[in-house]
Amino acid sequence: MVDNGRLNTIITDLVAGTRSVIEKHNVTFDEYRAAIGFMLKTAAAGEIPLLMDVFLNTTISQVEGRLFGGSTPSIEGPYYLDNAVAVTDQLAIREQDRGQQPMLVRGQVTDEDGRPVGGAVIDIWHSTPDGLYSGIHDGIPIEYYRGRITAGPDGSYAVKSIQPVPYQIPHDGPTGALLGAMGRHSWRPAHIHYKITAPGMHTHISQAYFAGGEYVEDDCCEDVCDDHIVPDAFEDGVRIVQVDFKLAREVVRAAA
Ligand code: MBD
Ligand code: FE
Repeated sequence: MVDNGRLNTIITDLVAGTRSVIEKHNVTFDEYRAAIGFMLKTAAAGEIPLLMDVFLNTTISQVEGRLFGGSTPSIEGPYYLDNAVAVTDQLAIREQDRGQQPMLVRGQVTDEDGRPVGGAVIDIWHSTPDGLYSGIHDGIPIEYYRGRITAGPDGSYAVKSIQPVPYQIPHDGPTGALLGAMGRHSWRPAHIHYKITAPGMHTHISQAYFAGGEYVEDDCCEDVCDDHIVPDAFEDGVRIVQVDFKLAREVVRAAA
């Protein structure tokens, strides 16, 4: 259902906010035309999702967290795929990445009262050590570093992979050029993406970051929050990433 009242309210406020920035900084017609040129280039390069992720998605996640409850959500990023392969205990690792730090990603999925959500589906994906995502970049087959795990009856899940490294978002296009012109870099801390679905529950999207890692304090997407930083833990030389998720029940709530 289209809610024209809400659309009108939001766009009117968006325009008013933008106008006040223009007034505050005396934005000129040359700058206005440059902005239009930038938007055209960004669209032509297919970078609208990336641009939005860098500047705005984190705020959307924070709003979602307030509206729906459950564990603190985080941004999905541009590289989720809905056709990842089912895995039981191990994401596929490329031959050339065998020497990387082994990692075990594990935890439990519950509802907000701590009752296990058995059978929850946990999509996990992360980049290669050279900063690429399977199914997206360089023809890397979709099964590498990406998989769909089904939680056990007690809501627990566990899957092995290798520890990801800091990741530079695509930086040779308009988004990277804008960050560079602003004096900012285009790096993200090493991260793991999660998307968790279960019947009757609100879909939960999150990321995990490594305590003390490079760019944890300086993510170009400004997404890191304390709830998503996992401590430095090892078992028998394996990096442990232990994350429990609380899913909110799927209910339709009025937008606040
Ligand atoms: C990524 O891998 C990512 O996680 C985000 C948020 C933006 C660009 C690339
Ligand atoms: Fe990512």
